[in-house]
Parts: sequence; structure tokens; C-alpha cells
Amino acid sequence: MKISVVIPTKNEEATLEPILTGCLKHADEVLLIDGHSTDRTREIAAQYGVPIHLDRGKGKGDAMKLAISLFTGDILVYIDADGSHDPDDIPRLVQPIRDNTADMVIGSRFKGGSDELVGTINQLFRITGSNIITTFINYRWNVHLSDTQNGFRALRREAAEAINLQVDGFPIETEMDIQLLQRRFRIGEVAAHEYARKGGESKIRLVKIWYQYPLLLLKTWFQPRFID
Ligand SMILES: Nc1nc2c(ncn2[C@@H]2O[C@H](COP(=O)(O)OP(=O)(O)O)[C@@H](O)[C@H]2O)c(=O)[nH]1
Ligand SMILES: [Mg+2]
Repeated sequence: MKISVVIPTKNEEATLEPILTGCLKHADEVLLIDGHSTDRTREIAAQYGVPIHLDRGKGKGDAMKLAISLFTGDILVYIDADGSHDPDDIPRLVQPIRDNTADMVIGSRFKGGSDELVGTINQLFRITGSNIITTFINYRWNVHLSDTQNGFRALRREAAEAINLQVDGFPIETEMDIQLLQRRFRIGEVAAHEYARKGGESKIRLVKIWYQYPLLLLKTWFQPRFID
């Protein structure tokens, strides 16, 4: 099965290079979906001959949706550009899809550990929110996931093409999980360690967007559990 790796980027010149070289080792295709970076991000990708597509300026979710219409492989892998995820984990991440035991595989930080989830008030807010969302999803679809939020994930082409994502921002992973479960796709997990961002700045502003998560869950509550 051919592997396409998509890297969403927004001003990640400090950390992008080792991610690119790592991904090129494990992929048949690497695509950059850039959020109109104003630093050297696109220049660095061009040096490695990696195709660059601009997102529509609406956010990370917008970039992830665009990727679905662009990738050419059998498996789509999303990986961040900030050094939080290890490209050498890609073979383990895609293995359950190859083995036909899952349609999407999430790299679980709760199984692999995280340097970014514990210690500050912001992190407490994130880990608590993340666990509430995961509990909601597990309850509604009778699954037992540990991490529904990590952006490091792999999807089988059929699964990526079957869903119709609407979210433009960071809640995109939550929406992706829900839409796949509604369509009876199998979500698997492998342990994946999350490293602290290795440079640059996080783009997430939880104070501004936190309400989008409960709204998404509320909307889902009134939708059918399964869409056949
Ligand atoms: N194309 C695109 N990528 C984005 C955007 N916002 C964030 N990203 C990328 O998405 C990944 C995760 O973002 P990050 O800021 O690290 O979020 P965090 O890990 O939740 O703190 C990184 O590779 C970012 O460069 C955006 O608006 N457009
Ligand atoms: Mg990050």
C-alpha cells in the first residue's frame, strides 16, 4: 500500500527540516499544506522537492480537509511540523491498516506518553478537555479509545473519502473520529510518544476556541448514532 504523508504547516521554519527528511524515508509521497507562512517554511520544503499547497486561510482543519482531495496513495498520514511526532513511528502507525484491523489509526499519547500534556494550567485544561471528549465518544459509540485528539494519525483511502468534514479549525480531529464512527469504520490506536514542540510557537488559542468542542459534541448528540 502506498503511503502519502501530509504535513500541515504554519510558520514552522525552526522545526520542519528533520520532519521532512524523516517523512521522506517512510512515504511514497509527502505533501505540505501551508497556512500562508510568512517565514522560510515553503522555501525549506521546496529545497526537498516536496509539493506545496496553500490552504484557504481558514485554519488547520481546512488544511487537513484539502489534503483529502490531494493525496494519491492508499494511506493518508497526518503529522505535525513542530517536532511533536516522530516520523520513525509512521511504519507502526500504518501497520493496523495494512493488516486490515483498522481503517484509521491514532497515535495515542496516553499509551506512548507526552511531554506536552501535564504541568501547566493550559495543559490541565487541554488534558481534561481531551479526556471529556474521549469519554463522550467512547460512551456514544461503545468504543474504548484513549486519545481522540492527536493529530498524528493514518487513514485508509476509503475512510478518508467517505467522510465529509466541515470544521476549519483545531476540532477537526474530533469531527473526523465522530464521522468515521458514525459510518462504522474501525478506529485503532498505537502508542506514540508526543515530544514538546521543538521550536516556533503553537497556533492553538484555547481561550478563543474551547467552546467549539462542546458545540460539536452537542450537535453530534442530536444526530443519529450511525449513518448507513
Ligand atoms: N496549513 C496550516 N497548518 C496549520 C495551521 N495552524 C497550525 N498548523 C499546523 O498544524 C500543526 C499543529 O499545530 P500546533 O500549533 O503545533 O498545535 P498544537 O500541537 O495543538 O499546539 C503544526 O504543524 C502547525 O504548523 C493553519 O492554519 N494552516
Ligand atoms: Mg504542536
